[in-house]
Amino acid sequence: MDKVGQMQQTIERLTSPGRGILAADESYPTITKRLADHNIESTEETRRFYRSLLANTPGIGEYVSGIIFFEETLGQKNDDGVRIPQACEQQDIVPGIKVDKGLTDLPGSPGDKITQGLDNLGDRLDGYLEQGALFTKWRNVYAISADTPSRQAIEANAEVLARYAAIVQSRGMVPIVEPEVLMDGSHSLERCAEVTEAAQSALFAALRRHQVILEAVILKPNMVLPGKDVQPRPSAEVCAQATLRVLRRTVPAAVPSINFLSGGQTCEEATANLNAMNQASVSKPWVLSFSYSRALQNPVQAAWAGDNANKAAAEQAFLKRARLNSLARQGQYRTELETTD
Ligand code: 5MM
Repeated sequence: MDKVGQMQQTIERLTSPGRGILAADESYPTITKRLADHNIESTEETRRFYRSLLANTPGIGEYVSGIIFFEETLGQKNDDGVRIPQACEQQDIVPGIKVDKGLTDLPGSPGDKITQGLDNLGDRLDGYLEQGALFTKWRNVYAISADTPSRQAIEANAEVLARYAAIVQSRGMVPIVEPEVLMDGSHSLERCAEVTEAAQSALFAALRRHQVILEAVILKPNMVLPGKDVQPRPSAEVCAQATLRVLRRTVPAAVPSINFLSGGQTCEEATANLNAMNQASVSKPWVLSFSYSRALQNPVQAAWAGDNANKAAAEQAFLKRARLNSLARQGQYRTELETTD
């Protein structure tokens, strides 16, 4: 199969009905922090056990089409000695890999960051492909303050994200592009909308400049919300309306799927907001689904608590959250299901 055919096949699998993506690609410092929140130590073995549990939960393939991993996991095996990417394939889950190398300060723009990792990216991709990864992810971040993000930060980050996507497609892999406007702060929903629109406009201009095939890209954006210090929180309908307005202005219809990040929302908020978007009557030419990390994994980590005797409870917690998000991806979620499902 040629590279375009390979990417089309991966897109079809990732966007299949009723399913979404799990982000389990936390770098060492991030997974250490997430597990510490549940008093779990982060070691090579606890990470292996936990991420195998995610990939091997019986029945999870009904709701999860792809899992984004951190590079350590691609080389690890489950308890049956099967490599984790191959274990994913046994449940028709596409294995993916986060390929960015994290953030650094952007000189000239105090308070802004730029994402690193383009050096040797092509060579790294060849190795990830051999290990079974068929898609990739790269995250940019934009913090909102009175002075940030600067125009320089928006343009420089867009350029880097587009270069990443072009390199990934040259290997026949599908790039997820993640321009994350952070929720930290007390900014208004309108300010989040303004920054999200600017970041996505610059991104799609850059993707065109780099001749990225839009039909073989997945966008992973933030939802449009006020800063997390703002109370009361907006309704799901208000979030959906504001988010869809920005997406309709910036994302070409050629893009097959938009898979949101959860960004620090509660599990229930992230599910309800996705559901409201899928219920909205305004026209939406893309699949609207999830690529959550915290909003899928928090209950799993709480149920596991680092004690492997809790494996079955952790699997049940994962199945429940994934099933509710699958319903939201179809506009069929109801809040009552949180307690009755
Ligand atoms: C924004 O973070 C991504 C989505 O997670 P949430 O749904 O929790 O917002 C997530 O994929 C993130 O990129 C990974 O956790 C990797 O983070 P680090 O900081 O370790 O690269």
